[in-house]
Amino acid sequence: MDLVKKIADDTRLTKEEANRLYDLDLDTLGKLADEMRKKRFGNKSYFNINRHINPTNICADVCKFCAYSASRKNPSPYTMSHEEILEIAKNSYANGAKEVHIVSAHNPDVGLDWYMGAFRKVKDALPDIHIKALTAAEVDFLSRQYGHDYDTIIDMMIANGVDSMPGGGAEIFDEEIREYLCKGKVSSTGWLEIHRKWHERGRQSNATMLFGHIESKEHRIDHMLRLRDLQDITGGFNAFIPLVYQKENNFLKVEKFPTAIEILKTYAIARILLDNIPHIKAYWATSTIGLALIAQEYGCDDLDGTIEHEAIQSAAGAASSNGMKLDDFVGLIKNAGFTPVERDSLYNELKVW
Ligand code: V47
Repeated sequence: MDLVKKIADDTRLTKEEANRLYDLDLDTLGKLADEMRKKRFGNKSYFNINRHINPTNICADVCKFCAYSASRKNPSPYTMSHEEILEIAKNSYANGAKEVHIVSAHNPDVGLDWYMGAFRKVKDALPDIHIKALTAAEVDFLSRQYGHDYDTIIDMMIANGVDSMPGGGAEIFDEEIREYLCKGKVSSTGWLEIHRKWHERGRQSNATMLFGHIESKEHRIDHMLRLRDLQDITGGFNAFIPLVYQKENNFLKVEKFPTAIEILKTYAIARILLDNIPHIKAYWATSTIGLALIAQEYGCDDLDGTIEHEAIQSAAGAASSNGMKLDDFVGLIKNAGFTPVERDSLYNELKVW
């Protein structure tokens, strides 16, 4: 059957068909993805009022794309105390944040209790705030560093108040590219296994893909299909987030960056291919807010949130270090012709703005 007709008929694509998607022009992909998005969400565009907290940048691993971890390129190591983390969470909560998104580097010096204790401290003081914390890469690091299996670390997360897992650390699943990008970090099968175990406990999570560096289009398709396969089994992924690679202050040499057309095509392909993951997020910190707004017409139904402060992508050049003012954010979504819907971390609708 013709590829376009098959997509329009909501028929699942095979790997071979998926590998032909980038050959379609942007207009065709955009119309197909927009139709799918509209069928599920109409004119709604989701966001949340959230705060990113990155409590330490001291890292045992060396990912070539990372500008955040303390290294030769970023010689300013820091580690927050639990009191500092709580203070940030309290301020954000007072300003309307419903979620703290807590992601750190892999700090070998602070101990497992520092990681888990931070969640407990926030949860005890602010039981209503949703804690989205620990990427699968951090879970794997803690497991290896402290000699516990994944199940034990995951059960500790739950016992200490973590509500959902963010999608970080997925990068690109292809083993050869991964070995070059971030040797020593969680393997692709490890990343998928951790999310599977998390989902098996009735919990939800997100999935990312870091693209626009040395990977090929086939690697992106392979990445999305591995997620689609796991989602068929667990159903636990809420959102897929293609992260556009930021190039400053790191050790990765990249010759050719994706154009806006290719970024939009990637969002549209994600919507088309991931028929079982409800939300496709244009994370404005890496796409720029301008492109994220346009991405709403190319399959994306979620723009993440106000962020308030962000250290990982901004270290590599993104304009996200101070987040976005709520009024500006909502105004931009409205001006683009969409209905801003504030959601909680699990996509329950809280308020139509
Ligand atoms: O895994 C690191 C990425 C991720 C760079 O789950 C970079 O809702 C671009 O996962 N250029 C962490 N990206 C952030 C993350 C995330 C963000 C927003 C929402 C959610 C969610 C998750 O940041 C890492 C890595 O892939 N990253 N360096 C860089 N130079």
